[in-house]
Amino acid sequence: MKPEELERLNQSPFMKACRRLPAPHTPVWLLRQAGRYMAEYREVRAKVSFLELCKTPELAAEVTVTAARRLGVDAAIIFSDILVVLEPLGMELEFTKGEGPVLHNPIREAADVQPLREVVAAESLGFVFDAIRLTRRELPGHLPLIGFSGAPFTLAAYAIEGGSSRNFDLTKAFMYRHPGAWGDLMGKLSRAVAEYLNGQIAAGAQAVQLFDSWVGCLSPSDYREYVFPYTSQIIRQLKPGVPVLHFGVGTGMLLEVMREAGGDVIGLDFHVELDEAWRRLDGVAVQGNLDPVCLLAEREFVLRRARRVLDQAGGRPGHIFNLGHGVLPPTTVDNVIALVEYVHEQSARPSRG
Ligand code: 1CP
Repeated sequence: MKPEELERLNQSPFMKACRRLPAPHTPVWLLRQAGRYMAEYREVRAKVSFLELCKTPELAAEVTVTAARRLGVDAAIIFSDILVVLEPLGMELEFTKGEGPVLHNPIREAADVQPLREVVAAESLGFVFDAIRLTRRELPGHLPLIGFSGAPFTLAAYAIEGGSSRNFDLTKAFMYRHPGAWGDLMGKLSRAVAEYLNGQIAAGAQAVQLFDSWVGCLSPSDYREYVFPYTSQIIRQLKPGVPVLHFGVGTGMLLEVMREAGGDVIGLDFHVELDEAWRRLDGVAVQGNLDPVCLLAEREFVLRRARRVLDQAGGRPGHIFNLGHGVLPPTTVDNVIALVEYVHEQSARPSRG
């Protein structure tokens, strides 16, 4: 990319907020902003399976760019899934209708870890890097592109449970019973994730988000013992200067230790009050945290709740408006567009100088 193009991206409201610099308005984007609630997405999905979509760079780029343009958001996130990184380790991944992700050969015994392969991202995940290169070319020049990966705990949880879970009992039992194998598994995942994210940065992502979606099932002391060494190591290995966003659900008790593990921006879910959470997170930017269910209510209610989030952020530099978790399928696109416009209008600040 040319230096003037990079500079333009660096001056965008999203990149400024990541660095806690004042921006002309509060930047906004939405977790899972490209997805089933959008007719354009459903049209593409009618023709290909979810994994095929992820693995076809032209289609992944199209879905990414269409969502960002239609919604008028301040950043795009590359269309993919956190679970694609599990395949090259040797996990058999399938997205089944209605049931969500399934891993057909879950890790259940300590001995299941050793056969997992080391991931060479450029070989096995090149389709994501290609999708990023294509998307970067097609996206409006002022819009940053976010790359992402699952964080090692959440990836290990899917690998061990074999799919979604409510309480992650199998994952935690594995962690407690086989600390050595747990370390080996987390080590393999961490090496894969660091290389994968650096590859996304090299391909053209301006920022990266680590989704530790389900780490909220751990206590702070378990987080410190079983997760912290790996997540913090990944973040230290990422290309310096590229903002890292670090997010999980139900992490109200973990915010300080997650912040210590790393990230320029901590993602807040909808269980916490943004103002209180931010007070505890001195020295970082925050992203969040409107409850996605609010978008299923009437317009007035959505905007009232958005107002509350903006009030809690108080116009301080370093707030990225987002949902506290992903957009739900029954959401109407009109409500999302109204939300984005409202955040822009209400947070507009006269430029200084
Ligand atoms: O078309 C379909 O039926 C597939 C639905 C779908 C979509 C649109 C899945 C399956 N993944 C995605 C895309 C996706 N996943 C994105 C795209 C970019 C965007 O935001 O626009 C991203 C960032 C993800 C990340 C992801 N996948 C997370 C982390 C975010 C979160 O929600 O906490 C997780 C946990 C997943 C796993 C996953 N993939 C798909 C589903 C339904 C799930 C969740 C299953 C579960 O609840 O355990």
